[in-house]
Amino acid sequence: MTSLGQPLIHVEECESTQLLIEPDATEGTVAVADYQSAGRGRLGRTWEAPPRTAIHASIALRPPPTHPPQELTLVGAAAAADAVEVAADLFVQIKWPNDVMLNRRKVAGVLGELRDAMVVLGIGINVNQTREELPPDARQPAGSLRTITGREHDREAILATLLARLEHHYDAWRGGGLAALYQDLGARDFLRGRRVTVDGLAGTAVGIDRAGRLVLDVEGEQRLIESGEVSYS
Ligand code: BT5
Repeated sequence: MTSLGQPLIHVEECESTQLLIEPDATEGTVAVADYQSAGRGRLGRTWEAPPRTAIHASIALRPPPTHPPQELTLVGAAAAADAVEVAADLFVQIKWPNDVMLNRRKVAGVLGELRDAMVVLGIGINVNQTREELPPDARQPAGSLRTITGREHDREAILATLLARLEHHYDAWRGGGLAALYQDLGARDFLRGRRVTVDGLAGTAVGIDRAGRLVLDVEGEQRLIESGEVSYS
């Protein structure tokens, strides 16, 4: 069983926790920060939260060469969804491929970066931000556990759940690939049945398949989307 959080690097401030993971980091190394001055989203975007309001964690994983490393984004999203759900006691969904949604608001995001044989999995969870402290111009409307549940939450406890759930899902994935998470992901699928546009292609989202692709129905024809940006109405 993989043990995550050994070692655990904790800093008050850094540019991005993704940069705290050294190239020779052993699997399970975790870096967390109370504040990121240059937090990263996907595709050169930024990830922002005021000091001590959110969880910023980067986890070093060394997946088997047989497994497509990009699938780890969904593994991370499943773990973040579980951690948010335990804290909020509300049903949490995953918007393919990397958004964690609570009450139609994005409360967490996942970023997978491939570095040789290592994947640095970055997970950000909005915990105690007030409405004013969330990015107003976010691509998806942003929320925090606090704005949605109306109370503050213990970041340490949520981080502990996140790492425990990631350990669980990562081991399941190592054993059986994404098929092992298929039911979980299906149950949490935010896009299923929605009219969506993926990089200009319009259709109805059918679901996430066993390889982690988004199945899109385009005028009766099924298309398999490997990666992309999804907007929905
Ligand atoms: C993500 O990117 O959702 C991946 C976020 C990963 C953040 C973690 S924190 C720990 C680790 N260290 C890092 O430096 N990063 C990782 P993406 O889907 O590209 O979403 C980015 C977009 O979300 C931005 O362009 C904003 O519109 C919006 N955004 C920024 N901060 C946000 C926040 N706190 N909550 C919700 N949306 C946010």
